[in-house]
Amino acid sequence: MAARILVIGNRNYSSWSLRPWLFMKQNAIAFEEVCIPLYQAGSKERLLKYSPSGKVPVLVEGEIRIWDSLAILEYLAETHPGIRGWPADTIARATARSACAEMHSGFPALRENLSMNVRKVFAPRTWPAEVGAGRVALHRLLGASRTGGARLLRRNARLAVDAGMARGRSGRGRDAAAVRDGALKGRSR
Ligand SMILES: N[C@@H](CCC(=O)N[C@@H](CS)C(=O)NCC(=O)O)C(=O)O
Repeated sequence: MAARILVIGNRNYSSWSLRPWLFMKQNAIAFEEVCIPLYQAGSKERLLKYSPSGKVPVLVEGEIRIWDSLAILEYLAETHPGIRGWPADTIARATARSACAEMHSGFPALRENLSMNVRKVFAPRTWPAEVGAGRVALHRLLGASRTGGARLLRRNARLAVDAGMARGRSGRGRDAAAVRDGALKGRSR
């Protein structure tokens, strides 16, 4: 079988990269990690050697290229029978897909103003109103995936949402600590 390579950006800053990275660690899927520092001279050229979109994460297995974080999670779940991906129940699956899709394409104000930095503990400050609205929406989403939805959403679906929201935690709290410990273990960059 071809080597499985996950190409990512910096784990401290690239929340999209962390999604499949956490999923694969959590599910003990072996992979080789290639880290490409982003937004530097030559970064794009290096990315394009692996990723048709020129973005990370991208999963490489021989000739296969999967260049979107959610597509990578689905591919891995489908190709590893022991791993639970989307919930089997139709309503639970629709709920999980809604949460992941919202995380995938939503929260523009949070992305703009609260880009991920797992290592940094931010001082309190006043944010633009749209950031507050984004945080409310994010808490609603997390509440749905953790409490009422906990019966519906399986652990991996929640993990995908959690990995996607690592940015929103401003380096505080139990989840942020777990992400920080997992993502930065043994790393200084
Ligand atoms: N929807 C994509 C988003 C990927 C993405 O935006 N990746 C950013 C890093 S977090 C990137 O590669 N940026 C580098 C660039 O645009 O040059 C996914 O989920 O994989």
